[in-house]
Amino acid sequence: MSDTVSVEFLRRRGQAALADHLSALGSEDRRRLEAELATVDFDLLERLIESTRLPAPPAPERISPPAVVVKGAHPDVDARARALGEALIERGGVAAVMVAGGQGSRLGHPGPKGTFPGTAIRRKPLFRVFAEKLAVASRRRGRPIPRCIMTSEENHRDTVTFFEAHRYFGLDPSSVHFFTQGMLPAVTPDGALVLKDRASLFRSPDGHGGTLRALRRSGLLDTLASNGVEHLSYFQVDNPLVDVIDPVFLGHHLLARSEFSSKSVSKAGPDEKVGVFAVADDLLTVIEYSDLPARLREAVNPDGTLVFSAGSIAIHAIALDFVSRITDEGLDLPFHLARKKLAVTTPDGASASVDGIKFETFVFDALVHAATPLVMEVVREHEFAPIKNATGVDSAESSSALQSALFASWLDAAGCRVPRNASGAPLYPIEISPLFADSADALRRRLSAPLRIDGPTYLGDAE
Ligand code: UD2
Repeated sequence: MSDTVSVEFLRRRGQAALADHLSALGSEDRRRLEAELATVDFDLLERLIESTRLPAPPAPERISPPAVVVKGAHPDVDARARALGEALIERGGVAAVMVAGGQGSRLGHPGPKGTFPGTAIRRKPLFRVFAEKLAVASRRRGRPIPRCIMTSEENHRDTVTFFEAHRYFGLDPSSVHFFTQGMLPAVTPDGALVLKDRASLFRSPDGHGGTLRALRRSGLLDTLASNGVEHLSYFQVDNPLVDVIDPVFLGHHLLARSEFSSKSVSKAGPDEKVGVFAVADDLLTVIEYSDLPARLREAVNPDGTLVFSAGSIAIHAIALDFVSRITDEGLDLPFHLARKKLAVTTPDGASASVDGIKFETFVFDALVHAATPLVMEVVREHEFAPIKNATGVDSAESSSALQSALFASWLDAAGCRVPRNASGAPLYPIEISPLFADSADALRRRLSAPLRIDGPTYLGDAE
């Protein structure tokens, strides 16, 4: 951070065009831009610019698929894990952390992604889905489970307003904590800062890797620790099937004494857009799909299965002590670069589209710093139905179909006959509110007699 960002200072830092612009601004605009520039960490900016000029990091010398614990493979171990996880949750040792600071531009939805209608029938906003799940988890343990929601400068106000307008979806407001991630300036390929408007810089959220630093900076880390929280249950805003507080996963995380554990699913195919877990030069890591060379992406075992098949679904259990430790140590996550067209304002006030570079950090890059990290494979159909795109793969439509299919399987298990088409998909959309039942077992207990399913079916508490 710098408190004197003068025209001279900008010139010295290689930002001559911005210096000229600043000196030509009227006093009000100049004050605004100077105030923003004073919040920019110019040493960090230099490192960002430097990172755009570095060659790609060398490929690891040794890379192999990781060992994976498979949920359900050993019921006795799962039962021990569940007991440990339950005890942790019951003593107030877990907080849910949802990352919702992204821009959701692929979805084309105006407003925070969590306000997107994500369920098959009632079209409940995603924020509500997670709130209902957490309300049930809290009710079951007789105590509110703290809920932390990471926003960005771009959507913080709208997110909080949405929660207020919906009375926190029934959650105890004192258990809901919003915290805001950092922003990083974008640059041109020459390393010049760019403008969003005449008097402000073009900046974008610093990626979900910003979660760790933002937890620390906001003071939330200390608040959670002083309230007895020991571990975070981390998930993304885009997956309505996420189990927000999974005692079995948390228990395996404890059994392994892991500081950072992650869920995986078996990749649907080589081109599925999920990062993969790998052990690279002896360290467990996630290689993002866009960084995975085709030779590794497509490598197959003798039986035809993918070698790197453990896909990340971005659900993690993270020890609070770990977050404290690595943020104390200065936390140096690598920058990932997104080269794209940026809608900027030129110094003379015109709108323009220019080649630019945005920077992000990824939370899973912290894995390499964690002691005894763990990967647990789960059943994709039970826990993963992301909404990322407006149409096609990972859209609201595909997610609704996956949600209906899961709820249909719960109805089957409860003895109901669910009509299906030739490919086995339920004929009608089905939605079960977590408040009604949040598992196949809960549904079986809830239904006194099999239901007749002859049209779109919603099961929920009176609303
Ligand atoms: C992410 C993972 C991918 C896979 C997939 C599973 C990355 C880079 N890739 O892909 O490997 O696990 O999810 O669904 O994570 N977010 C913030 N602040 C930011 C940027 C993102 O809060 O600055 C949140 C965003 O709101 C969303 C989540 O992080 O909840 C995912 O971000 P994304 O859409 O950039 O990642 P995606 O879907 O390409």
